Amino acid sequence: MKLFFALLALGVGVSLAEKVRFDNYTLYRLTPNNEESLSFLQELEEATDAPSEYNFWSSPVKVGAEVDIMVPPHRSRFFEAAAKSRQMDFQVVMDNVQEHIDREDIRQKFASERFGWTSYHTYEEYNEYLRTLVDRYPNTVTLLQGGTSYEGRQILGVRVSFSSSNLNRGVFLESLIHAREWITGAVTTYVLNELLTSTDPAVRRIAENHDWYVFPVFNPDGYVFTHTSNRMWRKTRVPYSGSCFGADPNRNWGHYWNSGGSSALPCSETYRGPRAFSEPSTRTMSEFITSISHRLVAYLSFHSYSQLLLIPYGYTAAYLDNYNVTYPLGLRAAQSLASRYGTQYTVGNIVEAIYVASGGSMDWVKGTYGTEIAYTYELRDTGRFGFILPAEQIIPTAVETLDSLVTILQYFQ
Ligand code: 0X9
Ligand code: ZN
Repeated sequence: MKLFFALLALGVGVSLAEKVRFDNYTLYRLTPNNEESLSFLQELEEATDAPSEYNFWSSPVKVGAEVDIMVPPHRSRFFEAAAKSRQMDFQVVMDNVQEHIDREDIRQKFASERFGWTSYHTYEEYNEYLRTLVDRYPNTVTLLQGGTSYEGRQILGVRVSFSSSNLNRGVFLESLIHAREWITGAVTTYVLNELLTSTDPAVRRIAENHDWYVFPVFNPDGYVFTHTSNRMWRKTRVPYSGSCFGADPNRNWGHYWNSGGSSALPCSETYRGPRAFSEPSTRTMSEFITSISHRLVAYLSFHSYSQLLLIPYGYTAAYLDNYNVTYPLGLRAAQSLASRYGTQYTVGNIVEAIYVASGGSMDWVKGTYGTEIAYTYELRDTGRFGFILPAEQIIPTAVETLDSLVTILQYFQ
C-alpha cells in the first residue's frame, strides 16, 4: 500500500497492475546541429524520470548524429517550438506509438499455442522453450543457469554441443540485455532452432563445429517489465535514489567502466550503476562467462535498432587487438546479410559508428579474455518501427542474420 501511494505521489500515473500507455505519443527524429542544441537535448534526457514523459529511443551524444525521441502529447508543442528555435529540422517517424504497441499486443493474443517466430514471447515462454529443447535433444542440449536477476529470476540458457567430449570451441549469443529490444531474443532463439534442425550444409557445419551457449533473456526483470508495465523499459529494475529504477546493463561491466558515454544519474537511460557489476544480472553472468571463457572463440551480443555490426571497443576509437581481422570479416558478414533481402548494415568500431559507450558486455569479454571474435549487432530496422518491429519481420531478420553468422564462423572453428 505504501508503495502504491509513493507511486501516486511521484505522479507516475499508473496503478500497480496497469500498463503505461503511449496514446498520441509522437516519435520524432532530429539532429543536434551544434553544441547548444546537443546540451538542450541532453538536459531534457537527464531531467526525465517518469514513464509519462520524454523517452529517448537513442541518446543525444554528438553533434550531427540523429536522435529518436518519443514525446508525450502534452509536450509536443513545446518540443517542436524548442527544436525550431534552435534550427533543428525534425521528422515525425510515428504519430501514435500506442497504435503500434496495440498491433503487437493483438498479434500476441492470437498467436498459436506452440512456440514459434511469428510473434514475440514472454520470459516464461522462452524458458519453457529452452526446457523443451532439452527434452527433445537430450544428447545435444544442456540447460544452464547462467545467473540470477535482482528480483530473483533465473537467467537461463542452453549449451548445444554435437561433440561428445564438448571439445569444440564456444560461441556465445547474448540477447535482451536491453529489455525493449524484443527482436533480439526472437533472433537468437531462431538461430538456436536452426542449429538444431537446419539441413543446410553451411549451417550444419557451423552448428556441429562449435559448442554454442545461447542466453536469450539476459535482463529478465527488465524484460518482464516491458510485458507487464512499460513496453519502452531498457534497464534493470534495481531501485536507486529518488524515484528511479535500474542501471543500464550495457554500461555496468568492469572493463573501462565509467570511461565515457555513461551517466552518473540514476534516472538516465544510460546510468552506469554505482560501481562496476552493481547489477546482480551482470555480475552473475560475468561469473558464468568467466567459467567458460577459456573455450570461447566468439562472443556475439544482439541489440536493436540501427542495422550496424559493431567492433570493440566502446571506450576508445583506437583500432585495438585484431581489428585488422574483424573489420574486413565484418564487411564480408554484412555482404552475406545483404545478399538475402538487401538489408544494409554499416560495419565499424563502436565509437566511430555510433558513440562512446563504456562498460558494455562485449568490451569486458574481449578486454578480459581476448576472445578472437566479438561483435555487437544492432538489428533491424533503421527507425521506421524502431523497438516495435512488427513480428512479420522476425523470420526475415533472423534468416539474414544467420547468413552473416555463417560467414563469420566458417573461419573460426
Ligand atoms: O548503447 C548501447 O548499449 C548499444 N546501442 S543501443 O541502442 N541498443 O542501446 C550499443 C552497444 C555498443 N557496445 C558496447 N559499448 N560494448
Ligand atoms: Zn541495446
